[in-house]
Amino acid sequence: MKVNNVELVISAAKPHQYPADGLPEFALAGRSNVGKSSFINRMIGRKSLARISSKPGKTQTLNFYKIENELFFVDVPGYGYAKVAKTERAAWGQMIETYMTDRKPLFACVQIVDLRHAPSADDVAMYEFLKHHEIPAIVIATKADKIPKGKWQKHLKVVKETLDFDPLDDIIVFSSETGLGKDEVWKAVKKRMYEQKEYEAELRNEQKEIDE
Ligand SMILES: Nc1nc2c(ncn2[C@@H]2O[C@H](COP(=O)(O)OP(=O)(O)OP(=O)(O)O)[C@@H](O)[C@H]2O)c(=O)[nH]1
Ligand SMILES: [Mg+2]
Repeated sequence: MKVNNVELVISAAKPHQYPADGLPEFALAGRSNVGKSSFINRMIGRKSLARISSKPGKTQTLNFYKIENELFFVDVPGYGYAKVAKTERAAWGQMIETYMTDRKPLFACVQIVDLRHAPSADDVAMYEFLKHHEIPAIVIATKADKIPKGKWQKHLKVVKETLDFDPLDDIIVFSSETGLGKDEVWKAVKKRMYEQKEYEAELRNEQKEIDE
């Protein structure tokens, strides 16, 4: 998908600031510095709309990027950055947890991991959290440009095994540097939107049958 129209609608620090238009939201999750903002920039074809950290742990708000009036990518603060004060870390954790579990328009969580390394304990906990709350997950194994192509499959296997990956989820080898995997991610996003529409139509039909 070629994105022509994208805007940062809000950098929200509080839930009441989240957009109210109900468009599908795809939230990024991943370790600080793993490449969440770079992922968004590559997906929308902008070099630097989403801020790339000069310092890890810098994204501290939920940043809602509206794309073609169709959906949002939500850039979320990264986890696992040790230098952030404990109290501050707890507050972010709370904000993210509430957002991920209570947010109606959240269609999926895009979890970013580093293809080069086995997922960290935090990565595993994040994925478990998604599975536990039945939040649809799309896993992105990024920075593929940093290892030779011949090793991608071997690394992907380690990522899957460490996460105890659910084969029903999508997992995509990606590079923000080269654009590898971009079309596949758009496909997964569109598929998820289609599934949700089908599901909602089904619910409406069931309700109609009850009403009649
Ligand atoms: N080679 C390579 N570098 C990448 C890739 N993705 C991100 N980077 C680099 O990794 C660093 C961190 O990227 P960000 O996109 O800022 O990471 P983030 O996850 O948004 O970080 P926080 O906002 O701090 O949580 C930057 O120096 C990026 O240029 C990639 O696919 N390949
Ligand atoms: Mg970022």
